[in-house]
Amino acid sequence: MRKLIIILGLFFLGGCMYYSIRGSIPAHINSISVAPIVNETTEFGIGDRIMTELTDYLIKQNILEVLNENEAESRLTITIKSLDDKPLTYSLNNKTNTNYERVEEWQIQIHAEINWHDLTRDESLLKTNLSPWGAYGSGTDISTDKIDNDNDGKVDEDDDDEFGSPRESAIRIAIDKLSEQLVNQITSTW
Ligand SMILES: [Ca+2]
Ligand SMILES: [Ca+2]
Repeated sequence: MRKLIIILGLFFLGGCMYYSIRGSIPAHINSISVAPIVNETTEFGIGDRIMTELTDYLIKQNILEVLNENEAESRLTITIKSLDDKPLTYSLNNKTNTNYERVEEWQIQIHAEINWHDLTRDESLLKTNLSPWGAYGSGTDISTDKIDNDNDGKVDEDDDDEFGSPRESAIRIAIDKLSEQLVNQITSTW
């Protein structure tokens, strides 16, 4: 009897864990495919970078099986509408000096249109827009620019994610955030 209770307990626990990882994804959706990313910007190669990063992230998160389009029960379509690369507004400290015009910090922001489609019932599961960003400065490496490049409260050597050449790294950070935000939406929409 005790054995049975333990087995039932494990089964129950397992069920809960599975549920919490899947969040509120509809029960009949067990797999996902990512369609080739549509890149409407002039930023070369960003579609491929997003494809690689997002696929890796989905596999690591293990919420849905990642399959090709012919086999999957759902399909993710992503269009990169634009990529802004612009100076951030100055902080109050900088504004005290009215002659201060040198740009010290830029922000790269990706604007993506997302469509997650149920291929078994031919209906949309999620339609949304995401605009993740990464910041960069004029230094040689974002690990020493005194900027919190991914806005997580940790700066430079205190943050494992802050390394690499400025603009490239800001794009990497924005792509990482895109993957995170997308998976959050997938697991919390329903
Ligand atoms: Ca940081
Ligand atoms: Ca930094």
